[in-house]
Amino acid sequence: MAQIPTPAFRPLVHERPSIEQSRARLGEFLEAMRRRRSVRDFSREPVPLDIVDAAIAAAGTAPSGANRQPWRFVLVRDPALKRRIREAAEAEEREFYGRRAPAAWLEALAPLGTDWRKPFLETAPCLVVVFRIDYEPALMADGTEGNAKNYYVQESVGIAVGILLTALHLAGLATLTHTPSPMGFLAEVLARPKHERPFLLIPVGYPAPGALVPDLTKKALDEIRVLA
Ligand code: IYR
Repeated sequence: MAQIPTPAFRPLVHERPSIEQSRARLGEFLEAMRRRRSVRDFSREPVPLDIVDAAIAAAGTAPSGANRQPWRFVLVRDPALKRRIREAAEAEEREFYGRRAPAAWLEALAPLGTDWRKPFLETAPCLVVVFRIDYEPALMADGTEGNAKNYYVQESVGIAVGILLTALHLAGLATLTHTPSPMGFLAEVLARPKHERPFLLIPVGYPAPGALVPDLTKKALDEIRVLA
């Protein structure tokens, strides 16, 4: 039987704001978050590495199943790598838009004005490729090599990405949650070990001057919140 470690606890560090402070902070935060948009038109201006690093570190504070932190954030800035990723993504997307996508899906996408072309994969100065880790090679209790399973990986990585997008937005950077499908080529191009599976491809950069975004609205609070 594996040895079960005893938990270690320490006092929670917590500062409680006044109700007025809570309202003021959240009001500001909500206003800022309302300005977050998925952007497809990026400036080529480089982004400071320390800013993206701080956003990734913030993502790494996310809660995760059994605290396994089942994520990897691969930062791509090399133009040759970005080009390979664009070419592979466009090959998949050509298939998607030209053949694979059912009519109803294409109809749902129409308001976004997207197509198979993904120039932002090269214009954005930085791509953050997020990988999910469903299991990790580990030394078993009996000394053999095996796999340690991670838990609630989709939920955990989804939460981490939410924090990443929020942090980058608060830093004045634009992002896109891009999902070329299938995404297997990302693991190959980036030479990731086989237990890391692509989860999302996130171009990061400053928006191009005059960038346009689709004229979309978000549901009102009373449409998404139910008082039970
Ligand atoms: N992956 C494709 C299609 C696409 C799908 C959804 I759902 C979107 O919200 C947007 C795009 C693409 O990236 O174009």
